[in-house]
Amino acid sequence: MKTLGEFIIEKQSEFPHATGELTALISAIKLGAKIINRDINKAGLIDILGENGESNIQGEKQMKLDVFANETLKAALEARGVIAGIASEEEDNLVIFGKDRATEGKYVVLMDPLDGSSNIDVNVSVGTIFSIYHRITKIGTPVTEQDFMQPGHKQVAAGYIIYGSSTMLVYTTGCGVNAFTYDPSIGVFCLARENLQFPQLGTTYSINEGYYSKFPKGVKKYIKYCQEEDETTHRPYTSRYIGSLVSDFHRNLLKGGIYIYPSTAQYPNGKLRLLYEANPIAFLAEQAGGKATDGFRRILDIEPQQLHQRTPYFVGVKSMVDDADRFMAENQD
Ligand code: AHM
Ligand code: MG
Repeated sequence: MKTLGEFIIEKQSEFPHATGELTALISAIKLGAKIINRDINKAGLIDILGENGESNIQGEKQMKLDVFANETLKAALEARGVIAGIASEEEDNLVIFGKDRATEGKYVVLMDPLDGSSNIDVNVSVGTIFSIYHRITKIGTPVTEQDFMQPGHKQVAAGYIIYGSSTMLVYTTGCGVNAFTYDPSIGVFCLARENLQFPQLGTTYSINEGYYSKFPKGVKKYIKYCQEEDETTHRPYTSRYIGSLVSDFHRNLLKGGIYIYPSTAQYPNGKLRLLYEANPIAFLAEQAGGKATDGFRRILDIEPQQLHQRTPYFVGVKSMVDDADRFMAENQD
């Protein structure tokens, strides 16, 4: 049995110049995850379910747990002192940390504290997504928006926590993907899977087909392709959609599948946010031998223009995303 703490220290010693700051940062996320996990588990027992009456900058209703998860992670990250500031789905603007953190902190963190939160009230799995960058402005000067607006290929680490039938933390620092299961009886995350890779062949597709009539032609044709019979490619594929990106991605990573949230007539840029949903999951996907695009371009190459910008999203087993991209290229409206 190996704990997440032990694993991180072991990996850190493989880098001769490591200062332990990234280790401190990941343990802050680990601590936040434990607190969020505790409160999600007793969510039906205390007055924490439901909406809080406010909306976030994207006009979406905030749930009490969204806000709680945001405050928890923010406090855990600020307390470590190595982070200059954060950006979050639940914060309209950047949150720059006080004292000398804004000038001395080496890292910035972008996060979706509680993804899929519309599922919370019905006991369906939700997740936390995080993305970590080195700041690019000089240490000693105040951190700026530029530090947060880096393309995804510059991430130094990314991951998610899935609060499911068990709670798992899955993360990468660019040397493969590792997964840890939380044992609540002893309060530690234990190594469950080292160097996770997508299966070679995928047979699951995940998309909200309720919006079918609003999808671009390429996506409609790809869905039909998934449903056709073909023995060599094991079609028809099976359809699974939880409506919680972390959970859908996690299942597809283990079982082999593709997740799609394309542009729709209502959302021309899709629904998912580039910086704290699409990028971190894309980093994990590539590290696990998969692929992530917006239907045409590699997600990790997109130069961000806005903090809360959205992107169409295709992520999963490489051959499946290749097929979907081909349908997109051949069927431009
Ligand atoms: P959220 O961050 O507000 O929870 O929104 C993101 C979520 C994803 O987890 C999920 O895949 C998608 O929205 C579901 O959207 P829809 O209900 O339109 O299918
Ligand atoms: Mg989200």
